[in-house]
Amino acid sequence: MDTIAAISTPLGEGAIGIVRISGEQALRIALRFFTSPRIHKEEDVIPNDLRLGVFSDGAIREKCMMVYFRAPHSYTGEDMVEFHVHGGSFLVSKVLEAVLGAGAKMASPGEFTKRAFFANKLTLDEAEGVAAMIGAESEAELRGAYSLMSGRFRERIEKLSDELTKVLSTMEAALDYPEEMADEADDARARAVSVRAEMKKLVDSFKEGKLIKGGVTVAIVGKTNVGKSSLLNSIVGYQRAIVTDIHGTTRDVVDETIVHKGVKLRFLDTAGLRETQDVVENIGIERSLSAAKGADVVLYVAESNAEPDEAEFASIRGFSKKIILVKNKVDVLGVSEKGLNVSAKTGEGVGVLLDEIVRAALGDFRSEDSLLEERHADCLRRALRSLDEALVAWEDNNEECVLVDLRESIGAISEISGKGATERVINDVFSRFCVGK
Ligand SMILES: Nc1nc2c(ncn2[C@@H]2O[C@H](COP(=O)(O)OP(=O)(O)OP(=O)(O)O)[C@@H](O)[C@H]2O)c(=O)[nH]1
Ligand SMILES: [Mg+2]
Repeated sequence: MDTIAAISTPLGEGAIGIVRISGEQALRIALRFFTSPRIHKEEDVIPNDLRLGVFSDGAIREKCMMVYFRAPHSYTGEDMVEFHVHGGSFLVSKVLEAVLGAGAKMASPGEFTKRAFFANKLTLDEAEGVAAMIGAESEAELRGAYSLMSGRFRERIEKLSDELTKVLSTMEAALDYPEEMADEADDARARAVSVRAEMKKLVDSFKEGKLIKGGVTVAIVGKTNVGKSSLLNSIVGYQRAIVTDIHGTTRDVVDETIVHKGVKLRFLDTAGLRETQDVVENIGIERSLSAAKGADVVLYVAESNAEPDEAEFASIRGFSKKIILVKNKVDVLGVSEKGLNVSAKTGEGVGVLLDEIVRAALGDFRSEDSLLEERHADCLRRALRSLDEALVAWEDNNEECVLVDLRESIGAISEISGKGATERVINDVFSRFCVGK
């Protein structure tokens, strides 16, 4: 296999920049450029030892650190070298250029991790966990990603497939010795039913898992001048949207994302709802309604001394299951019996509102125990479908079909860790990585 190299730190200026090399030629290539008082030949290099020296290719000279990881004790399982140089983008790219000039190939996105996967250093779901750690934008995402990367999620999945494998072998035996195995077969069926329940729970958790990765979309709607834009500004902590006392100030949808209690919340401030002849404002109002339709949670804002417009409230309720009635301007209009009281002006009640949004969207969801990846959801949905088919075949006493469906179900589960996953799936996973990882 080729020896590959890439810059593994972000491009731009930074304190350090890292160039990584992996493959049989890694150390030979590195020592063409790196000198250090106690290193004269390859044997002098101590693995896992960060060493100060000079990188020189004739054109540039740079004081830097080098570390060598000897196969198989490295991230990729191959010989690896890292140069930790000063983080100027020109300097780092010059170091890479020298290494490529000495025979290394430029690594493609995710190629280091892909090699680690093929060296059985990690499973496909753990690799996805690595990508998810890098891409995480909230604590909930990080927790879910860590559960993947550390193999905790896989343990749970493996339990399901181990259990189904036991069911399968019992049923195989039962096919040959139906009378002797009658009790075991009944017991196996009960076990399959409980695996099904667990699988269904996981599949269902993807609904919330998607919200953790993509963020919870929250539309702020209501009549004009009730303080929707003021509420957005208060939530995000700066004057994101224009606020005036003129009715119909907001025309377009204004969006901004924050993280609250570790969850990404994307707020959409919208045009106030009212009857108007203004063409532009009417387009804005249409957008408000479609924002509300597409949102995970809708905040229906009214002034605290006013009743919400029943017809409007009911029509929004018609297309949104999660709607929170927010009563604004309590600082001047007093508190209301109905709805969640806030003051966008003083910030009173806004923290409680944010908690309520997270609760409405996610309940007591725990990202570390749930499905976060579309690919895993797809595998488990197929596994569940096959298991359901097996249970139907069981009812019909069609043992042959039970075995076929059980095998299909187990096969679909094992694709999660990469066993039995097609090359296309594997390439697709790694193509979503950044270069250098
Ligand atoms: N006292 C007080 N005034 C508020 C509060 N929230 C908003 N206002 C005032 O109410 C007026 C309207 O605020 P906006 O935030 O522009 O209202 P809006 O709902 O976005 O209005 P449109 O964009 O026209 O639909 C402004 O004068 C705000 O200063 C509040 O909590 N207390
Ligand atoms: Mg507004």
